[in-house]
Amino acid sequence: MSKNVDLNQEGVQVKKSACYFCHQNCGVLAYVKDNKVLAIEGDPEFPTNQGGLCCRGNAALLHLDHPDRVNYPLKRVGKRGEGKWEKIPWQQAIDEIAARLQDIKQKFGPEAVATAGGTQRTDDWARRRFMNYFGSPNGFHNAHLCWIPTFMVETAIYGWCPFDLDIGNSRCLVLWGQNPGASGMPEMHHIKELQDKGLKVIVIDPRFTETAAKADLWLPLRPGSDLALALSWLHVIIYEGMADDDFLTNWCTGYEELAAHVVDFSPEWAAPLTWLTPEQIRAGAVMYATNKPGNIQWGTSVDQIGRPAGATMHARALLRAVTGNLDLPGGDLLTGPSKDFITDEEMEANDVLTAGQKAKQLGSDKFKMVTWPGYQRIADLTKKFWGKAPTAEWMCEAHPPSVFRAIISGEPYPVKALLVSATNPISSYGETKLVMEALRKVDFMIAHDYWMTPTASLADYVIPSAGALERPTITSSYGCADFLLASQRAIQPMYGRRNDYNFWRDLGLACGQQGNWPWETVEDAYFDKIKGLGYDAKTYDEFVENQRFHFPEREYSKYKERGFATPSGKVELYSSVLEELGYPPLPQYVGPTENEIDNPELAEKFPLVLTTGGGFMPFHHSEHFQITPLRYLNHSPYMDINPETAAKLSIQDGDWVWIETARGRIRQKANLTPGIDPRVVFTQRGWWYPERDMRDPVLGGCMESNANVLTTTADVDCDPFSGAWANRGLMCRVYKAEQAAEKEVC
Ligand SMILES: Nc1nc2c(c(=O)[nH]1)N[C@H]1C(S)=C(S)[C@@H](COP(=O)(O)OP(=O)(O)OC[C@H]3O[C@@H](n4cnc5c(=O)[nH]c(N)nc54)[C@H](O)[C@@H]3O)O[C@H]1N2
Ligand SMILES: Nc1nc2c(c(=O)[nH]1)N[C@H]1C(S)=C(S)[C@@H](COP(=O)(O)OP(=O)(O)OC[C@H]3O[C@@H](n4cnc5c(=O)[nH]c(N)nc54)[C@H](O)[C@@H]3O)O[C@H]1N2
Ligand code: SF4
Ligand SMILES: [Mo]
Repeated sequence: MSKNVDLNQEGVQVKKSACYFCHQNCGVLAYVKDNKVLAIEGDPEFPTNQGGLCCRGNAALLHLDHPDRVNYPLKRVGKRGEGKWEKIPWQQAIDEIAARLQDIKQKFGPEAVATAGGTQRTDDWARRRFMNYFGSPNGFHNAHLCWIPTFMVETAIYGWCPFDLDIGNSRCLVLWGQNPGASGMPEMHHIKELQDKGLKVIVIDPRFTETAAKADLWLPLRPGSDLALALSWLHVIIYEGMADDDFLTNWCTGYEELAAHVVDFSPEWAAPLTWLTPEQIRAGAVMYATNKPGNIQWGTSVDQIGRPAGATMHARALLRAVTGNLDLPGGDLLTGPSKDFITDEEMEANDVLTAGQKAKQLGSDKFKMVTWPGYQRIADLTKKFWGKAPTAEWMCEAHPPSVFRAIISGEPYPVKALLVSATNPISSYGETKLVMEALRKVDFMIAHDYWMTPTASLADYVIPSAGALERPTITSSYGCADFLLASQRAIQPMYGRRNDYNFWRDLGLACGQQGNWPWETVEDAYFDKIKGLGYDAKTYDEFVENQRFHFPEREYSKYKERGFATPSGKVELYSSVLEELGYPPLPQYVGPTENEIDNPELAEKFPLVLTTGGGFMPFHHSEHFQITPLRYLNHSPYMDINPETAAKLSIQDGDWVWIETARGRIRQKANLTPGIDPRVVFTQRGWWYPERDMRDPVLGGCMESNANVLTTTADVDCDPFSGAWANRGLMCRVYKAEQAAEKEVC
């Protein structure tokens, strides 16, 4: 909070806004006068942050009016990537983009238009709505790496994803590939408080992280080997007398089949695969199964391990069932979608898209869980049971690498336009060389962003987006939660910026979607969403000012009356939904995407095991590299390497090193740490250098230190259930770089 501004002066209003720089969506109080934000502070009444803001949140005013922000629609006037732009009025941009999309639709069909999104931070139901009315099934996100496959696999097994934790009543928390110490700090704060009251915390992570440092048990497994660990936990719990017989007998099908299936997956079997000892594996299973009620909280790692990902999610999901930890006080809650307010799915207009167009969704023939075949099956079940379906915008997407390949090859049909919104695919999607080729090749591209990112630099139009302080926000777990937290805009958008909702609405109207966008502003849409809640509010803003949150009363063990939203009405340990879709009904063991046992020749050339990503402060994926005070906190990209390995490679702390996989190489600085196994290295993700030349081919140095140059999206390396590609558990080699990166900032 600024100390230099008089906040008691006349005319200052306090707006209940939110930070949107990460999923925590902390509450913010914004002090506003004459459409200017004078100061911000954390909202002490907001349940997650309770008044605190991290360094990113505190930099919101620097972000709001940073000199590098794109403030007006830009039209390319030079060659693609040449950096020559003309400022144009909003409506001109909308009309020209719409005309181009309509032309492509006429020549190649609506499916030739694709849209790309990023991590949750925007009104993506509006993008879906636009695409449904336009007639294209090819909207996608990189949320394939981020919860979406987990949600669908878990919903197949027990009728919803138990992402809501009753952690206040829990006795054991398993953080499986999750590091809230860097990726969700307000959450970490609560975990610490609960630990003081006796909560046991197990951290499964190859690195000794901020969170591992606080754990009761840290299991530093080989990256990508999570499936062997989950299967052996199932074995221990079932064969060492810790299963919940009552829950299994009364509420599950397929227990006998599961028990027979895991009979050989002992800790002794899993030890050489996970690089843990049998004692460590057993200790974890015992701690989780005997400190009941317990939780396994979602972490993004398992979504990112590629080939074994779906089976790992499946095995991990079964752990909750065999211990009876589902929907009980202190357990993993199956809340279902909201009964009380209109969900995002209900605003997406999914019924408008014809069956013929749904069948054209790219990747849906190969990866069925998060495309129309799997989504439709699951949506039918959940609608019958809960009355509503999960958000299609996230749970039913084209397969991104398949779209990039279609752009490049024209197969199975041409994709000619890509609308990129709230994402920077060059940094965040897998196998950057493939992404880059597609972005350079696509006939027509627009980017909707705050900044001139490497991706935006290749666009035909760049559309300026309004940020968190300039728009209202509803937080409700990708539109899938039964609760919501609402915030209001502090100010109207500055300059020529508009929020994402208005972009999709205006584009829809210009594409002939009159009559399909009844809400002129996003507040109008949000008010429709919440007006059935029964609070006495006449506008959305009034709801935020007086009410702000909706948390329905918790109902536990609902299955005792209603069963589960599966074909049998029970938890299906042997999953009939997965079987119907052509997947193994029980989790079959498969090794990490690349590994020394199945690929000895590869391991000879690339002897170290690589994991990329894991959030780190102060950045959020590829964001915030422009904000100088944040950059001072972390000025260069770092990779973690054990001192023993570094010594063998003549690498010293702080040296620039190359990290190379079969896809390419990148350069980062070595951080020597004993907190990582000598056989493993970790690279930070998201890095680019906004201070460098933004024109093609430099594009802000976006290939130099970018972890996704190393990752793989080949179909055979992807999870067969969902198509999620592999960022973690790959083979690499590391060697000293002859010189430093082009320019160092600090
Ligand atoms: N190798 C590797 N790759 C990963 C990961 C990993 O661990 N390792 N993690 C993955 C995960 S979990 C995720 S969620 C993805 C994230 O991937 P992305 O969501 O693509 O993240 P960013 O690269 O930060 O790109 C977001 C862009 O959107 C802009 N932006 C932010 N908010 C808004 C908004 O409200 N509206 C608009 N129009 N623009 C906005 C930002 O300026 C930024 O340029 O990356 C994935 N990629
Ligand atoms: N600072 C910061 N915070 C963020 C983000 C950010 O970019 N920066 N991104 C946000 C987003 S979109 C998301 S989805 C969340 C994700 O947050 P989390 O769910 O916490 O996931 P990550 O931080 O990606 O990775 C967690 C841990 O997984 C470990 N890990 C790596 N490979 C493996 C493996 O093979 N198996 C296991 N078990 N663990 C492994 C890493 O060492 C890392 O510490 O964070 C959010 N918060
Ligand atoms: S960036 Fe920081 S302040 Fe903003 S929501 Fe995330 S944790 Fe909260
Ligand atoms: Mo994410």
